[in-house]
Amino acid sequence: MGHREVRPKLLAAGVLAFGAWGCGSGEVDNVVVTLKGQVVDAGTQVAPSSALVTLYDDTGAWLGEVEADDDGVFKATIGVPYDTADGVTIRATVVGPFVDTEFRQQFFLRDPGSSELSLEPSHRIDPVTVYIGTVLVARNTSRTGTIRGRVFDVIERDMAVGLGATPLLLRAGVNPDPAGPIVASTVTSGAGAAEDADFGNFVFEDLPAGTYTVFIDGDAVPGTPYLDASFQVAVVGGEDRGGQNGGTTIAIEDNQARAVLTWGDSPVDLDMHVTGDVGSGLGAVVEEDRFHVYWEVPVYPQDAGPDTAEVLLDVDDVSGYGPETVTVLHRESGLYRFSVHDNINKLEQAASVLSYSGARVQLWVGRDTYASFDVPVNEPGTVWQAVEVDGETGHFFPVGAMSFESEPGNGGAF
Ligand SMILES: [Ca+2]
Repeated sequence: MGHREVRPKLLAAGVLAFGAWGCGSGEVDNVVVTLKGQVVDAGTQVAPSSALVTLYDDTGAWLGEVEADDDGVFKATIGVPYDTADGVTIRATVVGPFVDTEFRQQFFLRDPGSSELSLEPSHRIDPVTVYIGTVLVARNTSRTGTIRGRVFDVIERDMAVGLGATPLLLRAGVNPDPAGPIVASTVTSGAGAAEDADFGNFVFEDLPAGTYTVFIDGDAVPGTPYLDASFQVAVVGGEDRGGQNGGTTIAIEDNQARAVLTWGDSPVDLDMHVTGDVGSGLGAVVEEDRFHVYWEVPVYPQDAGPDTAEVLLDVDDVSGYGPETVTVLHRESGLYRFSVHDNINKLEQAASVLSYSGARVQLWVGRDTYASFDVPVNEPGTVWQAVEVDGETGHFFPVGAMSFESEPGNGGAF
């Protein structure tokens, strides 16, 4: 699979379109996916002067290439072989006046083209767009660098609970294969979890410049089991850079799911919304059958008590940073969608505040599935539909769609 007849020409700045189709054999199908992302210099925090993104499938077959624009933004519409059991894995190499950087994304698709998954038009997201987030890149240099940071319990309101004695594994690239080679390892300071600045700190010293991913071994946190998670860091040659923080949350059960929204200091308020058609299956969904959990209706079913709640939103954070956390206590068959609303700017028809908020949704489905999603940069909108979860299979579908909505109670927008 993944063969191609003609190598399409490279298109200018930001957009390319062509298909590299798999041969298709039984379980493998071909789908068209639009990938969006951004390349940013980790040292200067601006786009590099040029960046070429080359995309491959999981077998290493070339899918296409695209140049990032002046803002570092790239967008590629490609055909990819889709395996119904394993989903899509896309690998890419980012090349330019910086250290070659690799990234990898694995995700499932909501069975594109299947009528069985047809949703009402207001709930449909077409075509399939996946926002892969920001790829940090580091300038070429022979000098090594050091990174420091802290690993937090992301559900604690003040983000101050550091996770001590937590093993961390460092691998090269963005979101690399969790079974891939380990570049370095360490353990965070302190023992257990505590509200103490000495807990949860880590340092990786004398690393070659480049982009890495830190894997948190949540199971190994002393005392309370936490969930595994990972986060991107960048080593800039000749520099000792702090503040490269990550986080995770205490463990959930396999039939549960949890999403945690965090962001920066602006805006002071963002809101997590979850909608779903649970119990009705994935087909023939009508809007009134879709539940909607957000700050005004923080539990589903609405009259549920502590023992009967199925979906629960914790405290509505209104002072920046988050977190806002949704826990699906009992996953059912159906489609859950996790979205973020910029309620402060809901009446602004050109607002880009959400896009520059640094919003991130970390998602755990059961104990074994983890992914994180960053808000699309440089795209106006007050609603970010981040990710969907199939309650039955536990598969997650990245969305990355931005839109506008002035009414937080309008579940159809979320
Ligand atoms: Ca909020």
